[in-house]
Amino acid sequence: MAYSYDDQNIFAKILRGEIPNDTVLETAHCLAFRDIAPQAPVHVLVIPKGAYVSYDHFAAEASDAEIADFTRAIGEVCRLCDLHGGGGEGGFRVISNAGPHASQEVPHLHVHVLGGRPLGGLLA
Ligand code: D5M
Repeated sequence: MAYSYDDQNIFAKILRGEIPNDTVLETAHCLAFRDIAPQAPVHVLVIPKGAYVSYDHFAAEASDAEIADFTRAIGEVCRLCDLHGGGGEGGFRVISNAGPHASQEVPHLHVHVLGGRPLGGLLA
């Protein structure tokens, strides 16, 4: 499949500094910031700085360094936000929506990191 990337999407504008964001973490290849419409007490979006529309696009075309950095950044956000809770009683969910069937709103790869409350069953 050929992937096309719209550089006018809102996360591209955030990466260019044209729109403000509430940054949680910045790494060499990623930015993590709080979702503007949080669905849980902790709701952070982790995005690669590269122009990838979805996870499959990223996996097909990103460098090993970008993939490693993205994976580590997601884990680091969970750690920074203490999502296991002090005694390990918490937990978290990591989701990435792609395409119309998943109701992807912003066509730049992003992972939602959700936690801070019981999240129910996956499709609840
Ligand atoms: O989710 C896209 C998510 O992006 C959705 O939860 C709202 C969030 N969003 C949209 N605009 C912003 C800005 N400007 N800052 C922070 N978060 C934002 P999807 O998986 O594409 O359905």
